[in-house]
Amino acid sequence: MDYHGEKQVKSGFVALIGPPNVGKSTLLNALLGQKISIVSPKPQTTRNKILGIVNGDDYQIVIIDTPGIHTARSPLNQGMVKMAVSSLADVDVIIFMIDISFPLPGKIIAATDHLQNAGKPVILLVNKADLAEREKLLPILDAYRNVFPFHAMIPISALQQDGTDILLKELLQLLPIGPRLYPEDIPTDSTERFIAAEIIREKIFLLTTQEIPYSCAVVVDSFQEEEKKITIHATIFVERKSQKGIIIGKQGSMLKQIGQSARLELKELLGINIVLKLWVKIRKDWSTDEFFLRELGLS
Ligand SMILES: Nc1nc2c(ncn2[C@@H]2O[C@H](COP(=O)(O)OP(=O)(O)OP(=O)(O)O)[C@@H](O)[C@H]2O)c(=O)[nH]1
Ligand SMILES: [Mg+2]
Repeated sequence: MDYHGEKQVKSGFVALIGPPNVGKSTLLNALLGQKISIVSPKPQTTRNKILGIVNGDDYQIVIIDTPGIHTARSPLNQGMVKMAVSSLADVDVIIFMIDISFPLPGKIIAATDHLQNAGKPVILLVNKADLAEREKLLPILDAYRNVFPFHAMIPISALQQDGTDILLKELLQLLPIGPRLYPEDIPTDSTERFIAAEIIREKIFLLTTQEIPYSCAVVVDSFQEEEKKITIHATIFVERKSQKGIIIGKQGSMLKQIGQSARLELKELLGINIVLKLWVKIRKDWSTDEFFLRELGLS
C-alpha cells in the first residue's frame, strides 16, 4: 500500500511492435483472454493503437498493439507507421515481434534504429513457433543476437499460447512498482463504437481480396442501446465506384455476408442482440485525405 491506501503492484506500459502480419494482435488478444484487436491473414490489418489492459493479482500490464512497421508510401500507411513508432516514447518496455518467416534480420535492421532511439529494454519474440521445428528456431535467435542487445529472446506461439507465460515473467521483471494505471475491470480503452467499426473492417479483410480491404474505412454513424438490443448504423467508405460494386456484391450478397458475420461476432462480444445497418459510400481517395485520416485517428 502507498500513502493513498492504493495497493502497489507491478504496473506499466508495453509497446508491441514489429513487421505486419507477424501476430501482434493475436498475442494481445491471447494475453487478454478476449478479442479486442482484429486479426486477419492479410498484412496491415491493424491501423490504430489498440490498448489492452492485462490484470493479475499483483500486476497490471498495459499493452499497446500497433500497426505493422513497413516501408510506407501512401499517407494512410505513413500515418500507421508513425503511430507505431510514436508508441515507443511512452512505454517502459518494448516487445519487438517477428515470426519465423524472418529467419535473418536483414529486413528488420532499419527498425532497430527505432529501438535504439527509444532506449528502453526490448524483448524479441519469434512468433509462429508452432510452424517450425525446434532446430530451426535456434539459428534464428543466433542471427538476431548480433543486431540488437535484446533483453530476452523468446520463441512463442501466440495462436497456441505457447511461451506466453515466459513472456509474462520477463515483462514482470522489467516493470516498475506502482499503483494500477486503469480500473481492474476494463480490458481496453477502445469504445464499443470503435470496436464495432473494427469488427466490420475485419470481416472485409477476411471476405474480400486484392486492394479491396485497403480501400475500405469504416465509420459507425450511430450506436443506440436499448433494453434488448443495440442498433448500429455504419458506413463503409471506399475510394472508387468499382470498389463499391465489389463490396456490395451481386444483389447485395457481399454486403450481406459482411453484415451477418460482423453482427454475429458483435452479438457474442456485447452479449446482446445486434441490429446492424451498413451503407457503402464513395469518398474519393480518402486514404490520401488528411482531414478524413484525422477523423479516423490516423494522422
Ligand atoms: N501458425 C500461427 N499463426 C499465427 C500465430 N499468431 C498469429 N498467427 C496468424 O497470423 C496472421 C496475422 O495475425 P495478426 O495478429 O493479425 O498479425 P499482426 O502482426 O497484428 O498484423 P498487422 O496488424 O497487419 O500488423 C493471422 O492469420 C493469425 O491467425 C501463431 O502463433 N501461429
Ligand atoms: Mg494487428
